[in-house]
Amino acid sequence: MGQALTSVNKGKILIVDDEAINIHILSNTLTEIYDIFAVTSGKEAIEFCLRTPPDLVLMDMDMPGVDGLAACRALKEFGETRDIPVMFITVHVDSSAEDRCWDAGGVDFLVKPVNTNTLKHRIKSHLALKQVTDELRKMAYQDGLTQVSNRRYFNEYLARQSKLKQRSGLPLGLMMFDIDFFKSFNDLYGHLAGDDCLRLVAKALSASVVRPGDFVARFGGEEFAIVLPDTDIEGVILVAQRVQAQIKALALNHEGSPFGRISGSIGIAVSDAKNPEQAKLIERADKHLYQAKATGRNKFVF
Ligand code: GH3
Ligand code: MG
Ligand code: MG
Ligand code: MG
Repeated sequence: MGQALTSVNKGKILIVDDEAINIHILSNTLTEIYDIFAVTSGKEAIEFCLRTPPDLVLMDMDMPGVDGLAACRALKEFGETRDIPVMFITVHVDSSAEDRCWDAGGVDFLVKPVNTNTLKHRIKSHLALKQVTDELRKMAYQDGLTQVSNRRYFNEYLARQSKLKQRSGLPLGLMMFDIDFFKSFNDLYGHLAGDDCLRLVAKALSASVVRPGDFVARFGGEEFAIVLPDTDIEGVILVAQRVQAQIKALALNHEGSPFGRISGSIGIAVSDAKNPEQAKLIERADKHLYQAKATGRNKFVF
């Protein structure tokens, strides 16, 4: 398991090595500058990174069980860990070993015993690069107004989840949420108030989902999407009820609405063994959203 060796809060570095002496040497060198954690196997490294992603991994190559190359390849497979830079530190000096490290997705390769000055400079440079990458990724995937994910990320997330669920046969829930009479809200209270409303609605939606894989995105305009992995129709309905309660609790006046306050309509679709057509998921949720609108709004249809 990960073990904090110090708590200086700069970058967070995970050392992966099966030999205690190597961990000791590296952590002694870096402990003044960084938050150092250490594990002794590839398997633990993957678990650690999925749970609490570090900013950089210093990876040994040879370890019993899941070795450094396999661990690195696994990290590059998961969206959550893909961007963590992996620097290999190994006793292998031959170029075929080096090739395999780069091919596995490593960003750097150092031979033991490492020159600690070189190590420090390379780490600094990788961490700076990582920071820029993180900021760019955030900009590329986040909606600037509401801070929830944007449509681009929604598309990627849904595609990834669809593939996983098709393999596992577990259900995948999708909810489309659209604010009722939002055009008249803007007309009555102004676009800035409209923007504030969108931010509050996004927050209310985020507060309605609780599981780690649950996911809220702004689909466009005043429409949001919620993806609920491993959730059957009963579960999605429960979340829809929670969404309605959260939106109601906002208690935002809307004189232009027959409900007197901001409300939303919801279309629900679930893909499961009975209804496996993943491609139609958005289409079906959209159709149900349309039905919710057409039959009075402020309700959900599934
Ligand atoms: P319905 O109940 O049928 O959903 O009606 P509606 O008025 O909500 O739907 P409509 O599609 O006619 O209008 C959507 C409005 O959302 C129009 C647009 O001005 C507003 N809108 C979209 N994006 C933004 C935004 O970023 N900020 C603000 N303030 N308004 C936005
Ligand atoms: Mg080793
Ligand atoms: Mg609307
Ligand atoms: Mg709309």
